[in-house]
Formats: sequence, structure tokens, C-alpha cells
Amino acid sequence: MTASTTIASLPTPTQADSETLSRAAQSGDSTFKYLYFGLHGRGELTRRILAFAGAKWEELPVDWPSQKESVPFKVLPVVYEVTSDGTVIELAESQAIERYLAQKFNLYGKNVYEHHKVEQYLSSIDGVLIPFGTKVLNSAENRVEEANKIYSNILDKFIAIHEEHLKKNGSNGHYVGNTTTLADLKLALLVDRLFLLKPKGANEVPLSAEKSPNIWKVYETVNSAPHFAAWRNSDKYRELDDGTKKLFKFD
Ligand SMILES: N[C@@H](CCC(=O)N[C@@H](CS)C(=O)NCC(=O)O)C(=O)O
Repeated sequence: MTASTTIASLPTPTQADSETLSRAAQSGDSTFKYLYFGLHGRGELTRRILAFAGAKWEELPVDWPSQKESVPFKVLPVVYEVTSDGTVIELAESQAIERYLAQKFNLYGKNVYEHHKVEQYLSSIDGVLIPFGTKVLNSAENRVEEANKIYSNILDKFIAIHEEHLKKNGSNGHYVGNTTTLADLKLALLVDRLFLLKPKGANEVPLSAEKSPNIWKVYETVNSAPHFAAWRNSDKYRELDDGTKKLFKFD
């Protein structure tokens, strides 16, 4: 095998009917092989879930031109779940992967009511992340002004509203009930992303233990979970920070 074939080779998804794969998906002792570029981007929440859950996971080397045609939607991220009996389940589309893994690792609430609550917060967090992506990251022009506008027109309202929701849940470091869910993980991602990608010269990101105590408590609760803290302090995580800044030309 040549070196380039080794780099490009991906696990072969098991071909079986939906019932068989559904049974395999109940495996509680899977290993996850993760394929995404060397940056946070659309792959970040999935990495966070795997890390938080203490899952057995590894990154597959990316050799995109040779892999693109082999993945279901010709985009990344993709996850290959290898179950204890060797079945390979291919998972695609970032949000579908996140929900699947969140359910698997009990990070999605305990019932339909809680699923809905988790989804509310995920959707509301996207109300900040999406405009931040389109106005600040994907456009190099007026970055500072656009970031300032987001801090004062979108983030301020978000903070006031989410502080209330979190207070209503008992100011316990969680959005839903008294355990971490996907919503908490995504909020922590939002905080990290806003600080990592603050344009030079922009105002201060209006998030802190003083300004947004309940949001900060969620952030700290996620960050202090042992498996997650180890991931966030790892060299690999720093590399992904650097890869993200480089892609969007932040210094
Ligand atoms: N809807 C997809 C979009 C994924 C996507 O656009 N991925 C980009 C990287 S963030 C990609 O694979 N780009 C490479 C390409 O299009 O060739 C998802 O959410 O997973």
C-alpha cells in the first residue's frame, strides 16, 4: 500500500438493512473515527461531545481530494462508529451527528419535553453563531464594526434572555434539569468562539462571570468536567484554535 492510499483510506460502512443497523446503533461500547479538517468550524460540537462523554475516539487523517467522493454528502464532518461487534455505522451532516451522539451519551434530555427544551436553546444559540459566521468570519470587510454590532444588537439581548432562562432552571450551571446537555455544550462553544475570534480593535465581548453569571456558570461547569477539561487543554485543541484563526485570517 502506498502512503497516499493509507492516508485516504476510510472505514467501509457496513451494508445492512435499517433494522440491523438500528440494532447495532444500540451498542454501548463503540469506537468513533472522526473525519474533519484541522479547525473547529462545523466539526467542533461533535468533537466536544465525544470529549465530554469520554468516548473512545480518534481523528482520521484528512486527504480531502481523495476522500470527498466516498462520503455521503461530499462534505465533512463524517463519523464512523465501530460497534463492539465490528459493524461500521457511517454518520453524516453535522447537526444529525450531534443529535445522534447526544442521544447516545445521554446529553439530549430524558424525554420529549426535555428534547424540546434542548432544541430551543440550540436554535437560539444559532441566532448568535450564524450571524457571527456570516458577518464577521466570512466577510473580511468591516469586521470590527460588524463584531461590535453583533455584541450590542444581538448578543446583549441573547445574554439578557438566556440569563433569565438559566435563572429559572435554578442557576445550577445547566439549561435543562440538573445535568449537562447538548445545549450546555453548545453554549460553551459559543463563548469560546466569540473570544477566540474577536477581531483586533473590536469592543470587549460582553460575557464574563460578572456580566453574565449564569451563562458563565454553564461555561465553567462544562469546562471543569474532567474528560472535557483534558481535551480543551490538549495540544490538539490548540492546533484546532490555530487552524481556525488561520482560516479566517485572525491573528
Ligand atoms: N450541511 C453540512 C455542511 C458541511 C460543510 O459545508 N462542510 C465543509 C467544511 S465546514 C466542507 O466539507 N467543505 C469541503 C468541500 O465542500 O469540498 C453539515 O452541516 O455537515
